[in-house]
Amino acid sequence: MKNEFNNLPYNYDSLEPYIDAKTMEIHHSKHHKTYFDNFVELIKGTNVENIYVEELLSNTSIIPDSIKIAVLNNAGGFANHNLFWKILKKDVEFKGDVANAIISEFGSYENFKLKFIDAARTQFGSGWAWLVVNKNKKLEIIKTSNQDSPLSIGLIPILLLDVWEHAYYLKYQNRRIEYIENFFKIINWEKVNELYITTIKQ
Ligand code: MN3
Repeated sequence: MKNEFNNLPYNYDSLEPYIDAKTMEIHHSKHHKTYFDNFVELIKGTNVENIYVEELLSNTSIIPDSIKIAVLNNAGGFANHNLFWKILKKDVEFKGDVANAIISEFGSYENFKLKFIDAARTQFGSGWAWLVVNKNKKLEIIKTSNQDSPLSIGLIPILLLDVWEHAYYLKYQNRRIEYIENFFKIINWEKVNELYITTIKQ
């Protein structure tokens, strides 16, 4: 089996007070783990059993029709969270090639932040807000519903925010906007920069 469920690269309390330890624990060990378990179970014994999840999401036509919707929901849930954990860290400075590209594309960091907040705030119901690199190597802000992945529409994600209620409800209840604003205090710009550089070199 190629796909693996990994521990977080930090402790559950590492993002306090912006994301509380209990939310991180449930989010990772229950929600994320369930997507992974379902994904593995669904593809077991099929032609896509030994394909990396990102490859599968980028090439959805290879998934058998009879299991396609369920596979996509769970593959997305598995892969989206894998990336989400990686781009979270406190006290990382906004800098590097990605910072320059953001300023060039959106005019300023503040403007980028406003646009990203708007995408996250207006995602109706469950979903994600994203900063992606498009086919022309330009940055775009998008939002997706449920566990849909930008990979399935030819976009490479480098930054994302989970706006499902399970991501913030214990601490923030209905205050999604406060959760979204605090997200900007825990972006691991070093990691996002690394992802950006890798993506534009491809
Ligand atoms: Mn989630």
